[in-house]
Amino acid sequence: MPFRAVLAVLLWWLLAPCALAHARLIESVPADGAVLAARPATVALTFDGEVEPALGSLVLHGAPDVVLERVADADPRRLVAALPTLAAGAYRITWRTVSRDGHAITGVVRFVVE
Ligand SMILES: [Cu+2]
Repeated sequence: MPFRAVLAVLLWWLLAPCALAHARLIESVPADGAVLAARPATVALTFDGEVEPALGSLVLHGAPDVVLERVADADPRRLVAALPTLAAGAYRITWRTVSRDGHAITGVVRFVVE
């Protein structure tokens, strides 16, 4: 196959499927990098497309790690989970879910409770 054809196929494969339907995180509460005066009771992630809550997880990292219990939410673009009682300190939550196009998406939210 000529080089340009290979390049075209490669570009299509890399860009086309995901550019069309891949859900992206558009808002997180708490926001990544937030410094909070009051401890948050939940973490809520909003995506720009529907995600599959059954195929995802949110993990609060610490000693030990805690898999967060999800809270039902009517909006299929949101993932909401309850947080345990948090003492002052720095926290990191990793999340993963599956976008409706079948792609796994992951991310991290870090915040500080004062
Ligand atoms: Cu995708």
